[in-house]
Amino acid sequence: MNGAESLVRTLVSGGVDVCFTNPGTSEMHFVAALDSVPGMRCVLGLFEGVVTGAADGYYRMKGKPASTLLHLGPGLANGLANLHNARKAGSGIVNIVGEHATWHVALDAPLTSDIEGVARPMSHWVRTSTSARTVAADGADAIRAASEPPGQVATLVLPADTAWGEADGPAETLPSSPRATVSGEAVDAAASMLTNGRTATLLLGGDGLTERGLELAGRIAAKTGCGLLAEGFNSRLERGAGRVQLERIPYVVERALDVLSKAGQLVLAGSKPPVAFFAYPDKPSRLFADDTPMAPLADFADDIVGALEALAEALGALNTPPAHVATPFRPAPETGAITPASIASVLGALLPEGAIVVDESVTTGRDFFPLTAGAPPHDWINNRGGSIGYGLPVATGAALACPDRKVIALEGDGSAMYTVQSLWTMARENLDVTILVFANRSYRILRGELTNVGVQNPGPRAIDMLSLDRPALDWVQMARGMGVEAERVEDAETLAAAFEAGLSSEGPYLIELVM
Ligand SMILES: Cc1ncc(C[n+]2csc(CCOP(=O)(O)OP(=O)(O)O)c2C)c(N)n1
Repeated sequence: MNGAESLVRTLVSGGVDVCFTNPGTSEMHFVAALDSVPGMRCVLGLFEGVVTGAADGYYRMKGKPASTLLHLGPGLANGLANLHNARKAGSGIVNIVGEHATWHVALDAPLTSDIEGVARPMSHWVRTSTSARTVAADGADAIRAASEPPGQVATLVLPADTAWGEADGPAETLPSSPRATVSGEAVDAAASMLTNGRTATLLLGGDGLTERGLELAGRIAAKTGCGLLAEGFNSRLERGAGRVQLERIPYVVERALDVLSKAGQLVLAGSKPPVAFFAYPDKPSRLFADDTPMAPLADFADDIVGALEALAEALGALNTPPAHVATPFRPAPETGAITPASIASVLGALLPEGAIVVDESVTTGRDFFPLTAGAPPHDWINNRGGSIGYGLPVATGAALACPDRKVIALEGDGSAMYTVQSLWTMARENLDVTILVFANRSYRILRGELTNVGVQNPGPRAIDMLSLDRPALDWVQMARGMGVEAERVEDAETLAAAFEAGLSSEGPYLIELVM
């Protein structure tokens, strides 16, 4: 067996049985090994940002790493932005990056580059294999690193001769560390903050936003009267009728300040002290007053649910019926113009049970939460890293991870263009994704940001850099060109019918909403 086969066997036996790839010459032995080793599902992406983002989406829904196979430094570099997003989301990924044969690297051939240097800023773990006989053990170490809580990005560089050289066989993957249990002092400090008679809020992030974490938070809120709040951008939030509902910290600084000014003391459960996305000349970067008391209960990588359980127990709240449980509620779908409000009503009316909503709606979706809170239980996924172009790839990976669930991608047109090639992978794999593209034909958020940074009267050239209407993007033709069924809608009635059509189709379906 060669090194590549020993690696693929190691991956499959270590539970990494999906590989998103865009390969080249240096990865050919790995590609060939895919046929000699059963059990690896391989998915081709036509741009590396699709590949890495799909691995992120897969992890968010499956809770275990997928692998990627990327072509040397440039292939990895094309995938970096979505590795950045995955890293911030705490998604475990095993990147396999091909490299020239050891003796070829020194010759400075066209594709030679410092691959480890490219990998390091977006990876928690980086290694280059030095021989075919160590590739399997390196792969096992990579899986273990990727599985460390909360989920990490591990990058293994695979020189071509280590792939084609003789190997000894696959290696066994050792278990990763469990999430750390928080200390009794942290629990006690949080409990006394919540019972000291002053206003307090439990600020939740990470695994605190699972159904179980939220249920515990709801019991704590019922017992102590504290408020509940989620971070603004979350890896995965389990919500809908019957689950404990909560608001997220808004993106717009003034709105965030308003929410947090009423929050009082903060107990941090899987969250950080809240800060603004950007600095602005006349706005604060920290979204809380300097003298806000904080009790850090659990970090993002800790056993957050266990911490909430311990806190609930300390407060005698384990059997208290939870507060803030969302009652089933379906709004009537609005008619007339397509606006953020009418879109929210259609989503709330039709969101199916078990839906996975991948939200890259940017300005359009800022107020989608109230009207969807009572829809049947579903997951809501955000971009934690702020690098746009995450949505369609993450939807691809989520659909692959959960073939029995409906995935709904909410996409700003500007964001969707970054990784539009995802549509082809969705068509090829027949993934059940309904995509709503909000065609406002602009980088609308940046119009507001111009004002926020203090530009008073932006000129036509500045405005032109934020406009996508010259020419207008034709989403229906783009989707069809990649094998995805699509239609354009210009009013809310047609939107509701199109959304129903998308949900009832088994494969991908794109709806362009002209706004
Ligand atoms: C990789 C990357 N490049 C650029 C940006 C800056 N950026 C943030 S939002 C945005 C435009 C989003 O436009 P769209 O998706 O159409 O949503 P809208 O603002 O119109 O609601 C841009 C360019 C970014 N966040 N990430």
